Amino acid sequence: MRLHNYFRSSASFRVRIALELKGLGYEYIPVHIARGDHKKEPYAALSADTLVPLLEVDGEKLSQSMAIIEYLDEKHPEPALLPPDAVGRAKVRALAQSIACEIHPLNNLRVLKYLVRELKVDEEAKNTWYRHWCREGLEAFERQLEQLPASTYCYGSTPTLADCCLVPQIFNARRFNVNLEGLPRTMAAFDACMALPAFHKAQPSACPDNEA
Ligand SMILES: N[C@@H](CCC(=O)N[C@@H](CS)C(=O)NCC(=O)O)C(=O)O
Repeated sequence: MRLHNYFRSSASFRVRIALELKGLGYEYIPVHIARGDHKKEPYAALSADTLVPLLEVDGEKLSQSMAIIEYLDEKHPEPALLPPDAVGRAKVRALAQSIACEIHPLNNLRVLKYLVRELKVDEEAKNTWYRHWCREGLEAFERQLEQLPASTYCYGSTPTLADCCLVPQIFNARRFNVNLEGLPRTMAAFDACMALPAFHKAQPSACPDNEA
């Protein structure tokens, strides 16, 4: 398996966590998205949406982190990243999508670049935008967790797809100085994840292309 990704990309980080949790080896192919390498050859010829991550596996090219993680979970069921019951799976997917579909699209690189380059927003306003959507999204995430039974991770006693999404979002939130106070269930799940080696091995500072 070859994972085209970038150390700081949270969508890439999600997939790295899933690979580590499942103990699957992979070739790390860096794509420097901050420099725009995802828009140029050779990556642009490989990736239809010119986004990272992209997983090459069994002659296929898989895009979209959530689709990749669900593929890995189906092909390598242990340890499971989705609960065995339909309601549980719906709840975990809802948590994961709260981050991947509600927070992340408003705050990813191309949106922030558009704010600055096309709309002429200054650095401080860009950061205010980031912090606003991230905080609002994490508060909604916390309210979802509050409706669930007490648990070590986002859902239950083992990490799931929801944790694969949460941890990279918290890393990014910290990079942009988002206020993370008053999110007890969210931050407890984050801390529980970060006590596991798989999350450590997947984190940006452990990546070969890390720039510190
Ligand atoms: N929904 C996609 C998001 C992919 C995405 O936006 N990736 C970012 C990095 S986290 C990217 O490639 N950004 C390049 C850009 O915005 O130009 C997924 O989950 O894989």
